[in-house]
Amino acid sequence: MQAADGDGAGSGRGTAVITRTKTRTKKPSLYRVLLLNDDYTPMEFVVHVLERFFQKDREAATRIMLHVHNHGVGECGVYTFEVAETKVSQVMDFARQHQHPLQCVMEKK
Ligand code: TYC
Repeated sequence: MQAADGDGAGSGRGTAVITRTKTRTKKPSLYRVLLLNDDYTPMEFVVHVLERFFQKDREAATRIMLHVHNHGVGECGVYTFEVAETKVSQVMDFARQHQHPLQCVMEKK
């Protein structure tokens, strides 16, 4: 094939170009999903959010909820961008439906 032999069309020398075949991969950026404390959202609601949207068992959910309650902010999980965005939306929608002021945000790691 003269177009692919890499030494000019029709030279007839039959040399070849070896092109890069190794795929270059990039690791996706990761984002922390955080819950923020407030004075009104019931503790039990926050525990339920952590169980429902972040797959925490009751013990882990309670530990994270108390950390947020005591320190103002706490990590629920670390995800790729679109997953983190979805978690934030789900939590904010759920809190809103129940008329709680709970805030959920994401930050790049
Ligand atoms: N501070 C709330 C209360 O005393 C409980 C709470 C915990 C609210 C964590 C929000 O992200 C939160 N009822």
